[in-house]
Amino acid sequence: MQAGQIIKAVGGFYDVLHDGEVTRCRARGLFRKQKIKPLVGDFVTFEEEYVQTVESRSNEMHRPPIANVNQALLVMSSTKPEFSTYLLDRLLVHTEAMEVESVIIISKMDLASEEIKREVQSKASRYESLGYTVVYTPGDDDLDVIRERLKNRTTVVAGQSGVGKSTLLNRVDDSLNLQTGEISQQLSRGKHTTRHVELLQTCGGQVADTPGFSSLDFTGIDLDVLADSFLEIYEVSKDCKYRGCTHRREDGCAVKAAVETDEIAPYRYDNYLAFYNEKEEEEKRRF
Ligand SMILES: Nc1nc2c(ncn2[C@@H]2O[C@H](COP(=O)(O)OP(=O)(O)O)[C@@H](O)[C@H]2O)c(=O)[nH]1
Ligand SMILES: [Mg+2]
Ligand SMILES: [Zn+2]
Repeated sequence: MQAGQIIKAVGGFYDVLHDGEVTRCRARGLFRKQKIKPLVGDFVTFEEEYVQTVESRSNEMHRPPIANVNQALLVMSSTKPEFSTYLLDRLLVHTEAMEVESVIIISKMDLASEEIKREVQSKASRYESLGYTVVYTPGDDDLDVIRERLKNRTTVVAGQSGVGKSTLLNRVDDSLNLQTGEISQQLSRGKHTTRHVELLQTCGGQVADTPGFSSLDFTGIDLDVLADSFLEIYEVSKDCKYRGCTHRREDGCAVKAAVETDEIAPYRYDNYLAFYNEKEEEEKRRF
């Protein structure tokens, strides 16, 4: 029996990385009966090209399907498409809920006007004060910072299609040779609806590029977890009058007060409310 990690899953085959080499395996028949589906990122044992056991996961993502991730690079463009705290917060809810450390990458700084740069930097600085690392790219030491962050971690790269995820990874390590550009992506979207995920070995760690996301809902994220994943709302909510305050209409809500004084950025609060309503609607439809 040998041990390794699944780095790629295609058509019922699993590529298991072990001792610096890759063995292509199948899953044993028993898994289907037990409803175990091995995922990219899984630590497994295998024998005679069959995966035998899957170790329990520290976390598990569905889009993309990947396990045991401990970092996310959230790529947002400053322009083309326009910088959106709504999309950024949506991603952060998911990474916080999964306890995955996030780095915010703001791309296409070379295309941004001075005015857009100022606006984006002023928003980004508020995320920095929440403890997130923000990297502007292209920038002076952007690649060094990212290379350092990739070391010893399993990282997923997320963000809208076309923001420059693959371009950035190619700049970090040109041997990755990832496909970039809108046209090729549109073609591949037409051909395959399944996304195949792969953990690429680079900079002393591993990274999964993703094709972007068309939608990301809050299934599996409870309403109270939603509030807690806004780090400053979580902190301030300790002073709300009522335990279980949802920070919408309650009296003595410390969160609403902090929005009034701009201690909490109004757009963060608005995004929280929007996600709360969305989640509530989703639950109503379900029951
Ligand atoms: N000017 C500029 N163009 C970029 C930057 N990053 C990506 N692009 C371009 O944006 C397009 C989409 O990039 P790609 O990496 O495929 O985006 P992905 O869908 O997020 O992987 C390509 O044509 C890139 O050349 C950037 O920082 N500056
Ligand atoms: Mg790409
Ligand atoms: Zn409150």
